[in-house]
Amino acid sequence: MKVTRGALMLWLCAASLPAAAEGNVLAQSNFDGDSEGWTALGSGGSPSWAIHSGVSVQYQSGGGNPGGHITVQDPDNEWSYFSAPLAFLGNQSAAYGGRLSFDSRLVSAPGGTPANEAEVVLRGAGLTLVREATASLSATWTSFDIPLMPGSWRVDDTFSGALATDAQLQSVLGALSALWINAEYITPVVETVALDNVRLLAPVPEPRQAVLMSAGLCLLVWAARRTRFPGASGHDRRERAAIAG
Ligand SMILES: [Ca+2]
Ligand SMILES: [Ca+2]
Repeated sequence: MKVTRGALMLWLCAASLPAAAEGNVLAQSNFDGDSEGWTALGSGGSPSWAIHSGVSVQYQSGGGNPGGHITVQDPDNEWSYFSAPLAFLGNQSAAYGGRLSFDSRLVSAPGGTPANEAEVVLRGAGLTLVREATASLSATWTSFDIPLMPGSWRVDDTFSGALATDAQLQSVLGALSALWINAEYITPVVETVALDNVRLLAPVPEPRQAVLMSAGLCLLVWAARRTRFPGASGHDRRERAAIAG
């Protein structure tokens, strides 16, 4: 089958649309080979979020969603958290308006009472922002998709803290020094909590933006072709070639 340049250009233009709608992955951990630098810690929780003790991460080569994943076995009555590696930290301003997504499940909890503190803690620029996502964790893999937008993030305290402002969230993301994901759902027993598929995502472009981006690419391709063959359509060029020949 003969593929013309015009058809190729149309295919390139069409192919650019879904790519623009994906949004960029700024950092991710699938735990396919190891714990990818994730650690764990114990914290006193709201409102100081002081770190009280070291907690270890266990790498699990199977049983994830899919493949490998990590777990934390709660060693004490402090709040336990998974703690993100450097790849998720630093200047993550591009994540503003995007999302933090992850999968988690309760592996074991022999008795005890459900208890919850913020599912996610973001620290940076002298601020601690917290966000509640669920009151209890299921024993099956559950996906969390947390918008990095003001409206549900609170300052210092999960339930009574002031809602974080737009400027506060941007400041924290611009100098992110810690990103913690909850590994504590039962009090006071020593439960085990699993984590997989953590992704920090830039905002997905609006459909209108994606169309404009695609249209811009098409225009660039068209302009390049016009520069190479000024004022000529494909039919014109074939006709001129026939006359010249
Ligand atoms: Ca995995
Ligand atoms: Ca516990």
